[in-house]
Amino acid sequence: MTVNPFIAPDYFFVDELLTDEHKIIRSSIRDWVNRSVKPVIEEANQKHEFPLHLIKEMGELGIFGPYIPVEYGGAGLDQISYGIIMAELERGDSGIRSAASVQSSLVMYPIFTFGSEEQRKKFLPLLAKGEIVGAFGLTEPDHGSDPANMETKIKDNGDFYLLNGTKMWITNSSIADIAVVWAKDEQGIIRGLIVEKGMEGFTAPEILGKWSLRASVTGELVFDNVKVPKGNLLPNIKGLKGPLKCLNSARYGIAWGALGAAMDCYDAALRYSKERIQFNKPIAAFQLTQKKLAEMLTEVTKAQLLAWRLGTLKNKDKATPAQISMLKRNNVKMALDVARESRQILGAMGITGDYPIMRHLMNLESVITYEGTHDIHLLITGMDITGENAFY
Ligand code: TGC
Ligand code: FAD
Repeated sequence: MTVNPFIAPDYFFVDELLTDEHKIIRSSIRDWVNRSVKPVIEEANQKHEFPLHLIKEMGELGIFGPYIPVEYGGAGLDQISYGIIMAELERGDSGIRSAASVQSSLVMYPIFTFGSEEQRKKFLPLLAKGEIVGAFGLTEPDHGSDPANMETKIKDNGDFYLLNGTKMWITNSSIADIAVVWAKDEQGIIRGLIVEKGMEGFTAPEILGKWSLRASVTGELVFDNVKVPKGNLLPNIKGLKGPLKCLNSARYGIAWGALGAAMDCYDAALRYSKERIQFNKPIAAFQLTQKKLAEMLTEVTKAQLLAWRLGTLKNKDKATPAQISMLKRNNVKMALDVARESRQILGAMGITGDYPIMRHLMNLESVITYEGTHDIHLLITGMDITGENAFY
């Protein structure tokens, strides 16, 4: 077995800000990623297949719903632990982190926060163990950045709700056993429902031919007169703030996740630059290579500190949605830039699957779009600091 040579950059001793528990969690997820993700992920991407067997392993490791209380199957950990887990997963691949983000923040979080006690007890332990897979349906073919205009509808039919509409670009779609779906009721109020695989009229076709997140399932959720039992409505939330609260949690995790991808690229580029000889010198000795590496490390370090700080605010329930937007936007763009610069340092080798960089680069092109695009997050910050809404 080859030993993964990854050395995490920590220029400002951010490790000193972590507890022993944080470090133990990081070490166990890092070992698992080295052992179980790294050896299979390149081929999974080349084949455009999600390595489904990893779901059970992630469940056994406590990766799903780490901040959900233990009584519901979660691990009862803090927000920094959640972030660290996401960073380690995305060091493996954004697709693996995506599966975990959706399961934890977009499926377990709403069931825990907005669900009935019965729903919590029925679904959360199974989701935590990876015995069932979840999906989150907000985006539609005609409504991505503007979910308030969604067209998916529920109609009260006495014993059940009749659900009609289509959700698009949904992570885990065709492998999901349940989906948390957002739809408008007859008064135009957005409600959340748990739709279960096998309900008549519910299909989930996969979207193929992606150049990004190839080791992640993305697809549609199609509802054609699906009869959803009334007990599957999330009773404790109404309005767009429901899905947006879920997104706060997922966006925070993504901001940490992007750090993992960036650190993996930086580490690979640094090592390569010391080994690759051109003009009788390692390319690390050229000023232009050093400029790239020094700037990458500076940006990674800033992103690490921001992520840690937001985690501490989140632990105190003081993180604002606008702060989360700023972090998601900053860290994902940082990771994309680091991946691009790293790829250049590797020259032609940078485009091959022998190194993780091109795969991270392609994945991050999705990460910068989902969970709110780069520009939408800029507008959220703009509105927060000026009080002016520039969306409409
Ligand atoms: P707006 O009028 O501003 O807000 C409606 C209500 O929601 C409240 N609110 C929030 N609450 C909690 N957290 C937030 N982040 C919130 N943002 C807004 C707001 O206070 C209001 O509450 P109330 O009580 O007055 O009703 O809504 P808007 O229609 O103007 O839209 C705002 C905008 C554009 C920022 C929002 O729609 C948005 O964020 N759009 C981006 C959509 C998006 O991010 N979609 C992600 C889909 S899921 C996904 O991509 C998963 S990928 C997973 C993976 O694989 O990892
Ligand atoms: P659009 O909203 O059509 O935006 C197109 C462009 O217009 C963007 O550059 C955008 O920034 C810009 N734009 C839009 N409005 C404005 C404005 N007011 N001002 C300035 N510029 C604007 N969704 C889910 O619900 N669940 C999932 O699990 C999920 N998983 C995904 C997985 C993948 C791989 C991908 C790619 C997407 C996923 N999404 C999911 C959907 C994702 O959230 C949307 O793609 C995203 O919100 C953007 O929507 P859109 O693609 O329709 O782009």
